[in-house]
Amino acid sequence: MLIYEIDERTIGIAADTDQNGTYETTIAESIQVTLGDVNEDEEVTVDDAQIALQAYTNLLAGKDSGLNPAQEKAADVNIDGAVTVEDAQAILQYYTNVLAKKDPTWEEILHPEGE
Ligand SMILES: [Ca+2]
Ligand SMILES: [Ca+2]
Ligand SMILES: [Ca+2]
Repeated sequence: MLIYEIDERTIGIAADTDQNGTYETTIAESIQVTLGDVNEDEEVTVDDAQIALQAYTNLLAGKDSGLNPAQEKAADVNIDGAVTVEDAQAILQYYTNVLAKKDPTWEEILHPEGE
């Protein structure tokens, strides 16, 4: 099965249902999320970072993340398909920048200049 991103809100899923090596099923599904807003209160705050970190801790412990699919998508701010401590740190960084009135973008947070 192949999962790919069509745009930031649309995910395509291609499945080789008859296992002959070519994909015949493509499902495009759109999940509306605000990146970083894990608890869906329309703000990116330290709470969201904590929830993402808790989800990661749950996964590490072999438990369910505790997030619904939309929340998982919102928590995966670097869009690598997994909610990890890096996402939690990026959310915290974003919040810190908002507090400093820097009007951050995820691009700046995830790919700072010089790195
Ligand atoms: Ca096939
Ligand atoms: Ca939030
Ligand atoms: Ca991630």
